[in-house]
Amino acid sequence: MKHILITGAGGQIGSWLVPRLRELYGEANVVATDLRDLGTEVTEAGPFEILDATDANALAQCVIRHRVDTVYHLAALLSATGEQNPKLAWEVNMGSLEAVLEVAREQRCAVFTPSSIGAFGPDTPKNPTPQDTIMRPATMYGITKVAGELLCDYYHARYGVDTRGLRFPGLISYGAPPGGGTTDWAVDIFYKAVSEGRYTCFLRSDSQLDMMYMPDAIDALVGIMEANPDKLVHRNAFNVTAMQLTPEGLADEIRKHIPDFRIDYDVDPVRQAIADSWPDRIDDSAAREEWGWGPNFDGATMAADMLEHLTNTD
Ligand code: VAH
Repeated sequence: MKHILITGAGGQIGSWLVPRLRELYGEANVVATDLRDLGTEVTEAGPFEILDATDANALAQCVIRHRVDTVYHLAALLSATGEQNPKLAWEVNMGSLEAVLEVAREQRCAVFTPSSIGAFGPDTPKNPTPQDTIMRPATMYGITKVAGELLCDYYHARYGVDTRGLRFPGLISYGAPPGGGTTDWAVDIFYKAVSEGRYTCFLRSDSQLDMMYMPDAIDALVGIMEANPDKLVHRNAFNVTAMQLTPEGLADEIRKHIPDFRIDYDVDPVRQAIADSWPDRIDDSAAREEWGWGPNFDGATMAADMLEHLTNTD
């Protein structure tokens, strides 16, 4: 049975991934870690430790103590936050990944590291964006994602560390909110539609980006780490997507459930420039062919499920 450690367990992905992995592999076999205490729901449901993922010694002790053989490394600063403090973004994103890979090399752990469509830049073909293509991102976040992909592939080729990754699109979920991303509008719009019936979007109405509903992202996170390594031509990292959304298009979808919902726009030039440098639609055929990736939710079913959960909170 796997023994798993998750860094950044309190984030948007981690808050979904911890309970799913505990269901799959046993609560005692999944150690949730984060810089801050996550409260009883996580800490009482299984092992939890306060951990700075850039501290290789503390990470190594945690891995040894819990006999960890697989690390899901989620701790990172996202794109918009990264542009506010590029130096910190580099230090956190690369410092933590370096620590995780060195501990994984010494302790023989497999490692999952998320990449992103943010790893692509303005010179990358936008529609479709191939699996293997130009990657010259215009953000520090994107630079850490490309450098991270290269470092993960290096640790696999040089030291045999089982490293795997996914280039996630914008992720949409309820529960723990996203923190400082350019795609956060696709989550915020649902909360504001339910609470206020209207939303002011920080991107232009026609800004198309790849998106995915969190249940599909969690399936992908489990699927890639369960995949037969002999079938993997790529490792770090696979393009994966589920839908392409624009703010106006998602507003139309929400109006099917909340007819009076209104959207208006107050464009943030920083996040608009980031979004404009990213793909319109990525090609995820390599993930589909090499390990059977495929989403279950599209824009319509995702919107219906999000609104059902946000309006049925007791
Ligand atoms: C961000 N949510 O906006 C992240 C993600 C594709 C976007 O990488 O930075």
